[in-house]
Amino acid sequence: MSSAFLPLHQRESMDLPFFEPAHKDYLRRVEAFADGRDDPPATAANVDANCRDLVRAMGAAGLLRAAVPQGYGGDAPAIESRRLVLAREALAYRHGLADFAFAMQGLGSGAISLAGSEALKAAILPKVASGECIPAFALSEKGAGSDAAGMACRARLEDGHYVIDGEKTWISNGGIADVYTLFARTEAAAGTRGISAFVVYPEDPGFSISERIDVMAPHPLATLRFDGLRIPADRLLGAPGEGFKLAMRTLDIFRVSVAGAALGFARRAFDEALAHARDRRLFGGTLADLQLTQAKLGDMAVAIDAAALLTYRAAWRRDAQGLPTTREAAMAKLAATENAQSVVDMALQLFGARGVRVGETLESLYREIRALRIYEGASEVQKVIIARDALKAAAA
Ligand code: COS
Repeated sequence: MSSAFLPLHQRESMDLPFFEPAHKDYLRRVEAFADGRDDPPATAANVDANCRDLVRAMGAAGLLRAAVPQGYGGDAPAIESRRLVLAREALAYRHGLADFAFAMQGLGSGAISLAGSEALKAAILPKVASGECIPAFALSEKGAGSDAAGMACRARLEDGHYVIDGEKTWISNGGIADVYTLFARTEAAAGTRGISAFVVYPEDPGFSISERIDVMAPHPLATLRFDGLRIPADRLLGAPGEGFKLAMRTLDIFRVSVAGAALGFARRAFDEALAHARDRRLFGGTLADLQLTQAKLGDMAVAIDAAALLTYRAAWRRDAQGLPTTREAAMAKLAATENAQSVVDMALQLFGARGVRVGETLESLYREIRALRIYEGASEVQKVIIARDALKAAAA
């Protein structure tokens, strides 16, 4: 889906010191890809096929190399946060489902990049980069969302195999994924230290999809069931008991890209609102002549720039300084998703009734943005992470 607005790679935000020339070039390629797509609006009926098609096409265009490290199909020594942020910003601006499909290639395989054996990395990651393999991240359960360590899904070691029983839900790419990174409890009483991570394939005996879940902005989502699912012990990721930390480290990398997506949705809403305010005539002038409109536009511009600076800062700190970014990523995700929700809402209000009409860009942005304040750690979880970090620093 193309856009009539100034491409993001030509905007002054790309001149900020957070970016290098290669980032602008990557962003330009992502925008060219999205402009060349003419996909129908996502529906529950077409979303699986559309997603597979988007992943194959993004892989063929080389865009998914940003989702894995060098040596395994990637184009940078480690996964670069700035590429993830910029890709998601550009894709969300034009194509919500493409943003989702891109994001999942990284999140779904992130734990394998971080802690997989050479054999697992070599078998899976190059295919993730080429778009031949769709991965998924299976952490949440009905009783363990924000409290990720409250999981009940269990894995027990038996004759050189792990035997897994339980359920995972809200799993993006559930049903279309070729590989799942699965987190399960290996020690009942050990809290966060009793969780381990595994690679699971849908062909593994005992794996099933027990429910498909439809959501307001359609994308592949499902509940997974494991009934005595038996996998070789070498499908373990990292050491036994390190799964919770691995999940948190994975989320640290990808949460900042959620902020990038929120920024893309917000920028699109703002551009649509500006164009509409200049065109729409009322009370003998334009909507833009009204100071009430100008107040909204001012609020939107500040909300977007504040989110952008927090997002780019978190990405740059991890890439260029090699520093931990748990707090910065949480701040970026919190601010960018909350700000984007209010920017999209303000833009929709400026459109009036047209804003809620099915098929309008604002109507779609309104549906797309909502889940970002929930997934990969709800806003409330981000606040807890930020506060704990500040308290820890104060105590030291
Ligand atoms: N990187 C590395 N290690 C981390 C970490 C991080 N970002 N965050 C926590 N840890 C470590 C801690 O240092 C602690 O280690 P020790 O056992 O050695 O002390 C351990 O993990 C447990 O951490 P903590 O006590 O903070 O765990 P909690 O159970 O209190 O959980 C929250 C903390 C709420 C932050 C966590 O459960 C969370 O992020 N929940 C949201 C999950 C989520 O995003 N779900 C969406 C799934 S994807 S759609």
